[in-house]
Amino acid sequence: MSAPTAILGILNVTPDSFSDGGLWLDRDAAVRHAVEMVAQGADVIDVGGESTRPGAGRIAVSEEQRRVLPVVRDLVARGITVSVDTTNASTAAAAIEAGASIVNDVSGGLADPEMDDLIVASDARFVVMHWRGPSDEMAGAAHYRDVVGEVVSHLEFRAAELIVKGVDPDRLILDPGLGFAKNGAHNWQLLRHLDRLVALGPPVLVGASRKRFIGGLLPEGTAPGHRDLPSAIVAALAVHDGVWGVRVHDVALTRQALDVVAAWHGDDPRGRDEDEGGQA
Ligand code: PMM
Repeated sequence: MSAPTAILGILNVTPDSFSDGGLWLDRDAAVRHAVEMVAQGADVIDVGGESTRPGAGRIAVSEEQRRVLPVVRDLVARGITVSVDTTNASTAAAAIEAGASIVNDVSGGLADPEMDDLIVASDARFVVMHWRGPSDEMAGAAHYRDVVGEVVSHLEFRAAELIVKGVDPDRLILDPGLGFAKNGAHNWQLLRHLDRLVALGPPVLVGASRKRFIGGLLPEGTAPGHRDLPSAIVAALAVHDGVWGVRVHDVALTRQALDVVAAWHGDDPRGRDEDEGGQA
């Protein structure tokens, strides 16, 4: 048996996320979409209220919370495991209060000086993503001598810092931050060397879904919403290489791809070994 993996279904309650902006701004539509993703095999719903697409500006924290908190409450009431995608400690605190059990911070705690203390004081899990600055500045920060070494040592350092401050290591999840101050070549190098991140110990989360470097494999002009097949294949390869979780838009396709990986490793993903040896 290989270790269980997690699918985080993306729920962007934003008007401007790069592939699904505006689709789930309405609270009922957002909840319906989340329930559908859970039915398709999502283990966690990752709710975000602020777009992190390259170049995006910041929004008021009050607006972020207005978008996110009612949806978090509705999902928790339905028994769904919720992660909140935020760099603001006050939004994270309010989401935890509303029942979220994971804080997914694309800055890994660096954007808000209050975040580390909040995580120390809570019992939420914490996604520490590799980050080099806010979305409107990150394109200029995509310079590395050794992208894999620099990302791995950054995450190792941040994890150690959080553990020294009092965070139980079991609560940490590491994420290389694909597309955040990284160009296509950087992203593929990080994917090619996921084993180095996995070797650090904590579970690793990868978010490749629909990102621009995936689009680079497809005919020019293919819309982000049509990047789901290569995204699911990347998710499968990442899980094959030992990552714990993938953050995705198309849960159904990803579930199928991860079921192939489970079968490849000798697990029976659906608990039904019905194959009687035929071809049809
Ligand atoms: N990518 C986006 C947003 N949040 N969180 C984590 N942990 N990892 C990611 O790679 C990540 C993230 C941007 O993508 P989106 O606009 O499709 O949500």
